[in-house]
Amino acid sequence: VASSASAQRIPGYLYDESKIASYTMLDPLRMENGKPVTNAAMWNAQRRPEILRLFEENEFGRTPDAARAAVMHAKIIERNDYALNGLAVREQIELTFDPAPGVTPPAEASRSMRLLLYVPHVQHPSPVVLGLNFLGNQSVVDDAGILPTPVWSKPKGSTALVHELPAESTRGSGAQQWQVEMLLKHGYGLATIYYGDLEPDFKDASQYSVRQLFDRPGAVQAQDAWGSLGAWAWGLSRAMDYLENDPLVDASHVAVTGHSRLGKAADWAAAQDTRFAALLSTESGHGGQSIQRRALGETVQHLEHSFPYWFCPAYAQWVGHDNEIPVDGNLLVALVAPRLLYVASAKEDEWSDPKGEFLSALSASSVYRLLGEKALPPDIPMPAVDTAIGFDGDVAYHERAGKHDVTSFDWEHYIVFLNRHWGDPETL
Ligand code: GTR
Repeated sequence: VASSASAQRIPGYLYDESKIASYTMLDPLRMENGKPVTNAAMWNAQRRPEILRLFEENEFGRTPDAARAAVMHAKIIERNDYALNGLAVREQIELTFDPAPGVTPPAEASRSMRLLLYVPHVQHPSPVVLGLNFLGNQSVVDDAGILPTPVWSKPKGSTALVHELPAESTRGSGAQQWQVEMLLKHGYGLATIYYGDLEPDFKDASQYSVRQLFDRPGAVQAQDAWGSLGAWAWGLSRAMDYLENDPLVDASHVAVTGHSRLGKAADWAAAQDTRFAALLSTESGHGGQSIQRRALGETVQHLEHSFPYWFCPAYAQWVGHDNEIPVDGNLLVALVAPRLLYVASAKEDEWSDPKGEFLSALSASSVYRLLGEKALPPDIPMPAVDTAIGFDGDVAYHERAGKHDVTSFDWEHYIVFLNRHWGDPETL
C-alpha cells in the first residue's frame, strides 16, 4: 500500500463544485435534538460526548473498554545518545500488550508495536510529534541504526499476505515525508510506529490485528465494533501512555500527526484522547477532515468498497447517503478544541476535497470561540495557495501547491505554528 499513489482524480466521481447537490453542514454547536450549545460547560458535558458517540456509532466504532485498559509492557531495546551524527538521542522501544482477561487471541494476532523515538541531543525533554508511518520505521530517515521490523505486503497475483523484513533500500525511503532532521534542528522530537504493527492494511486481515487481544473470539460483530482506524488510533494513545513516562519527552507538548488514512487515524486519536496537545492533520480527506456531505471526490461508497475494514459495520448504511451521515469532518476536528489544530490540504489532492477541509477548519473554529480561544474568523474566504492562515489563533489552515503528499512546506508551517504557541524550543 503506497501512501501517496491513490490521490488525484478517479474517473466517475464528482469534482465540479458547481455540480454539488445542495447540502447543509452539520453544526458543531447544535445538539442532535436541535438545542443550541451556548456555553463551554454544555459543550464539554453534552455536545462533545454526543459527537464522540455519533462517530462511534456511525463511522469508527467503539474502542472497547478492555482495550483502553490494556496492560502494556515497555522495553527499551536500543538507545544511542549520538544518533544521526550527534543530532539526536534515539530510542527503540518494544511495547507489548497482554490480551484482555478471558480472551485467547489467535496465534497470528499482533501483540506488540515498535516505537522509534528521536529527541534533539542538545536539548530534552523536548516536545514531540507522534505519527504512524506507512512503510516501516526504517523508512522515516536514512539511519543505519534503526532496527527494521517486518512489514506487510501482498505480492501481485497472490492472495496471501507476506510479513517480512523490508528491503535495505527502503531505509529513508519516506524521509521527504517525515523531515526528521528538520524537526530535530528546531527542537522537536519525533516518535513513530509502523501502522502494520497494529493491523495490516488489507481486507480480510483482521486475524492479524491487535484488536484480537480484546474482542471475544466468535462473538457476533456489533454494528459499532471498531475497525482498523480505531485500532490505529488506539495504538497512538498507547504510544502516548509510554511517552508520558519517558524522561526524554515533554509529554504536555505532544502533537499527533498523520497523512491521508493515517491522518484519519490521527484525527480520531486526537478526538478521543485529550492528552494530545495538538493535531497536525495532513490531507485526511473523506472520513477525516473533509466535508462528506459535499461528496466531492471520494464518497462513502468508495471508502466502503475499498476499505470496509477501516470502519465499523454501521458505516455501510451511509453508502449512497453522503448527505445524510450524522457525523462529518467539521465535527471530528471540532473535538480537538481548545487544543491546537492544523488542517492541511494540497491543491492537486482533489480526491480529498481541499475546500471541504478548509470549511471544516472554519466550522470547528466556532467551538474554539465558544471556549474563549482565538480561531479562524467566520466566513473568511479560502486563502490563496501556499498561504497559511490562523497562526495568531489555535486553528491554522493551508492549501499548498502539489499533490497528495507530506512535504517540507507542510513541516515548516507545522513547526512555525507550534513555535507560536509553545515557544521556540531552540530559544528556551
Ligand atoms: C485512498 C483513500 C483515501 C485516502 C488515501 C490514502 O485510496 O480513498 O481516503 O485515505 O487512500 O490513505 O492515501
